[in-house]
Amino acid sequence: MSLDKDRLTLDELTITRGIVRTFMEDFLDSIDLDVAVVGAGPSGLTAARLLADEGMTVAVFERHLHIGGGIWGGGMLFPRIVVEEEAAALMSDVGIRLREWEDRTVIADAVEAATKMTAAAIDAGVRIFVGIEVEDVVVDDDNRVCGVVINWGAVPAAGLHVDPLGVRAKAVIDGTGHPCEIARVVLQKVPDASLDSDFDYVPGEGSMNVRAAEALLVPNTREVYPGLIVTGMAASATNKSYRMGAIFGGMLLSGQRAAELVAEIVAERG
Ligand code: 48F
Repeated sequence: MSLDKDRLTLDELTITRGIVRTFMEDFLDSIDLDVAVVGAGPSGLTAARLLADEGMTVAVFERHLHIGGGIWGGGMLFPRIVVEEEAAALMSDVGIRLREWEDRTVIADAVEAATKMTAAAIDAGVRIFVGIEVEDVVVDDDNRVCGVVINWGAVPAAGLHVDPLGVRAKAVIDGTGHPCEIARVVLQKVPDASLDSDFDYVPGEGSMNVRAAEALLVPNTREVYPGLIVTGMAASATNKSYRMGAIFGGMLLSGQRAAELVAEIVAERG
């Protein structure tokens, strides 16, 4: 079969213009946000979706080309995740099918969980930017966090020296997982940052204790510095809590708590 060349008006510039122009339009619509979420793991995606549901402008910046963070690998590459019943609605709400399991838990397929959480966030209006990493925060004259500093994820990977760009946001969510990268930056760079009282050590979570780690996740989800909220493993790490492995209920409930806190902050600070 050959293509009908007379009907084919497509040329290379159609593709180039289409990609560059539509990306730039969406990008320019996302430089002055209500909320910037760093990291597209389960906690960040949940927080982003719930905030977009409230009508806020939300963008997620994810360093990698894939979204879902640690969901994909399940436990030791077995692609299943375990979720406590209390958090099951946050999955079934986005169409993830759940199997009942022991000790008031349910099991989900990791691929289904990652894709449906992502799709639901997009459907709620969240803009997800992949291949973009957050390397710093923007601060106002009172040193409150009021945005993020972004660059292509490929830039540091290639060892290039390229200046970043700044994005404004009324609140920033650190959903970067175990390394709690944004909280670390603030601790290291922002004058007088102690990240809310007792936080003067190098962050990083302790060894595994599933029950304690899960129980502490929601209380550890908090505004650690004005304008900066930690969620998921970043909340665990900044509070030097425990690791928990492939159980995800706490991640989802932490994302929900982060969304509640951010909604209060945005309402209060306008
Ligand atoms: O690690 P991750 O899935 O974070 P989470 O939401 O969930 C943790 C669980 O997946 C799992 C667990 C369950 O019990 O322990 O680990 O806390 O996702 C974090 C995402 O953030 C991206 C990273 O690539 C990953 O997709 N990320 C990390 N640092 C940056 C970043 C950064 N500086 N800029 C952009 N993205």
